[in-house]
Amino acid sequence: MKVKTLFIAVIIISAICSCKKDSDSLYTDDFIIAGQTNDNRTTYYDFNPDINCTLSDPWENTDTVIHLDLNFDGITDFDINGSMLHPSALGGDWETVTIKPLNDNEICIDLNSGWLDTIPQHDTINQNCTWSNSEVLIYSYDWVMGEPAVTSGLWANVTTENKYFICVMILKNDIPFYGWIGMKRDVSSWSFSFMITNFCILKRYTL
Ligand SMILES: [Ca+2]
Ligand SMILES: [Ca+2]
Repeated sequence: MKVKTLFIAVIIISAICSCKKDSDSLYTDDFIIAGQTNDNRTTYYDFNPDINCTLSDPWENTDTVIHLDLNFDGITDFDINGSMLHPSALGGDWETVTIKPLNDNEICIDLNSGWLDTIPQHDTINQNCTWSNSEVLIYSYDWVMGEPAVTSGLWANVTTENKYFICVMILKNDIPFYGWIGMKRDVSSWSFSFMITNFCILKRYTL
C-alpha cells in the first residue's frame, strides 16, 4: 500500500513539474529549427503532391497566386504570386515569382539583396532573423533580344528538397508563431517551376 501511495505521489509531482516546464517555456523556447518535422510544439505538413507556384499553361493564364494558410485558421497568411509574359510575345521574355506576407505576418529576407532568404537546414528561426512584412522576390528572369538574360533571386539554384527553407512568422493576437516552408526549383521542365514541398509551424500558441 505504501509503495502504491508513493508511486501515485511520484506521478503527481511529475505532472506538476511538467506543467511548470510548459508555462516556463512559453516565451523562452520561442523558436523553431529549419527543417525539423517531429516536435510536440509544432505541426508538420507534407504536401503530396507538391504545390506548383508557377504556371501550368501560360497560353491560358499568365498570372497565378497560391494562398497559404499555415495555421489552419481559415485566414490566408502568405500569397505566392507568379506572372510571366505571354508565350506569344516576340523579342523578349520575363517571368517572376514573389511572396507576400499578409496582415502582420513576416518573412525572412537577405539584408544585402532584399530578396527572400534561403535558410539552411538546422538553422534556428527566432526573433533574431531579418524579418520583413513586404512582398519580396523569389525569382525573376528577364531577357530582351540582343541582350544577355538576367536572373535574380536566391532560390534559382535550390533544386534539392529539405536543404533550404523559407522562414515565416505569423503574428496572431500579438504572439509570434515561427515556422518554415520547404521549396525547391524543378528544373526538369522547359520553364522555371517552383514547388512548395512541406511546412512546419509552432502550434503551442494556437487558440
Ligand atoms: Ca492562417
Ligand atoms: Ca511534399
